[in-house]
Amino acid sequence: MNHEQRSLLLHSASRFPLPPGVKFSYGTAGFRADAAMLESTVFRVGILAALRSIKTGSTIGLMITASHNKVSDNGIKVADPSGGMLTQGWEPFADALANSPDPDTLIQLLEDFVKEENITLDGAPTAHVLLGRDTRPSGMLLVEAAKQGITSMMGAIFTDMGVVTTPQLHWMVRAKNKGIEASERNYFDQLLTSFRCLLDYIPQGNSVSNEDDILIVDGADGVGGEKIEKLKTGLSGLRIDVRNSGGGELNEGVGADFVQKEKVVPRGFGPADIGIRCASLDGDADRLVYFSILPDGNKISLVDGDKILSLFALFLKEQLSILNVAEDGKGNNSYQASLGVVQTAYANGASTDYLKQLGLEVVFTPTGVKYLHEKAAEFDIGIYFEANGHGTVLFSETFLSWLDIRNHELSSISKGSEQQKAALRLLATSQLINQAVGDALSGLLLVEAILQHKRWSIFRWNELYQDLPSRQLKVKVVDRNAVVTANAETVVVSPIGVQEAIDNETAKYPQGRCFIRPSGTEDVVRVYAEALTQESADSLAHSVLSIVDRFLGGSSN
Ligand code: G16
Repeated sequence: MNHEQRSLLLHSASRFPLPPGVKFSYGTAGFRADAAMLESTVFRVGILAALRSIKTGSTIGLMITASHNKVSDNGIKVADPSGGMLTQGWEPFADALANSPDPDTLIQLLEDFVKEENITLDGAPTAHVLLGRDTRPSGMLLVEAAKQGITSMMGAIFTDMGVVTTPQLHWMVRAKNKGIEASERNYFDQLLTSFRCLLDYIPQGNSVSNEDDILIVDGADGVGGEKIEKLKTGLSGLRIDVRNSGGGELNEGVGADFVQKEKVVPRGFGPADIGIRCASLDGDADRLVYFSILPDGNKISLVDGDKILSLFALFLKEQLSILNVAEDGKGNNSYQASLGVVQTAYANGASTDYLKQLGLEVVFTPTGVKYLHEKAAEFDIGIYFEANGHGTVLFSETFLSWLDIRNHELSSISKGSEQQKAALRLLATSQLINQAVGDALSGLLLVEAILQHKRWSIFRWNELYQDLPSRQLKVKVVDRNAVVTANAETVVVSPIGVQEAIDNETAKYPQGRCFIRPSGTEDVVRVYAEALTQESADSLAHSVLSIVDRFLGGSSN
């Protein structure tokens, strides 16, 4: 590091001191904390992003968001060149950087890391970072801190994309690195064109008139509602009514996290909406769940991420089997594409049974899109979803190239055949569904296209299988990191004795299943329980909460 670079860093780092008495950690989805404590962290992640850009020779993304957390929190996520999450190999460096006590230690850390990673700073390509933020009021100040961090690496530049959804920012990073225009307009165009294409290839007789069919979307009073309003202006074939698109408090009694965990009607919805198909996004629009309001006007019937996954799996499997019956009827010219699904321990047991009955390979990973995404990328078509509604479908480049060629062949030998339509539907799906990260907007359009394709109501969709009753609770403990888990978070290995106590309790309930894990986005330990009846699931969850309390000292909230 030359003298000029050093003094630039010293000068800017001294303006962002580490708040006393806090320890930051790059959790499930980046750094998250009370917004008032985050300026130094965001500044430092700005430096990290510039370095990552130099190292990879590509554009990197920084998103200022705390997604489903309360409005007073904020956070920062890094998007790698592919648009996916920051490579896990850099997370320890991110932790060390965020916690380095003073500018001199910070510079020493940077120098060591640059050497270790063989990053040449002199004559390096220009670092470029795309910046985005959600609607949190603290976002503006934090974006400024990120800009200071980026530009404290000499020559590094940024483009501020303003208020965007997290998946839009990830999509833009991916687009930019593929030489595609990284703009919101282009993102919307791609979604609208591919959605239209899926509607155009709906089997004859299945096209429905949407006159009376409306979808109501809960925007969580975050960025998603505002973006759907914009998307709607170019949308045909679907009527959407948006609620909670910014007037109320972010994520408070609204949004995908609230709806999925509490299973009650979000603010702004009521008895007049009974029987209507509804969807909820979270604060930065990377999660999506559906629901319908039950006749009592307060409770809901939830259609969660597992059911979205199941709907996608069913549709994609069908298209693959149509495609693989070649013109000779024997399957020549077929490509045995691997289709797999990825879930976490939160997946409802009934969904896993259903997916296995479909003949699909089901793989489990720990919570966190970064883990699921990596696993899903091992398939030609990999579908991943967390029960909380975070997920997407990944298509391998090899499969897409084959599909493209096959589509051209089919258009000359059997234009307009069922097989060609299946190829076109798969190609359109790969364009519609975000290839970088879970995206509520693109997920919603794919759900809607498939429901129209199958001529299904939300009720028919919900009947794919019946969820086992479940309950999720959270508890604040003295140190959540004292909980260490294994086997995709299904077993507690430390503190000793906790797992045995959980097992003893679970054994009392028919079809009981329960696990605990430390959250990576909130200062809590989460408890998940499943059982044959709602009463049993509630009782199991509360008993295990007491176990957590006994071993770790806590108070539920
Ligand atoms: C983030 C992650 C998700 C994870 C969720 C909750 O979502 O991207 O993969 O499921 O946090 O994580 P935890 O249980 O560790 O708090 P979001 O929508 O908040 O960014």
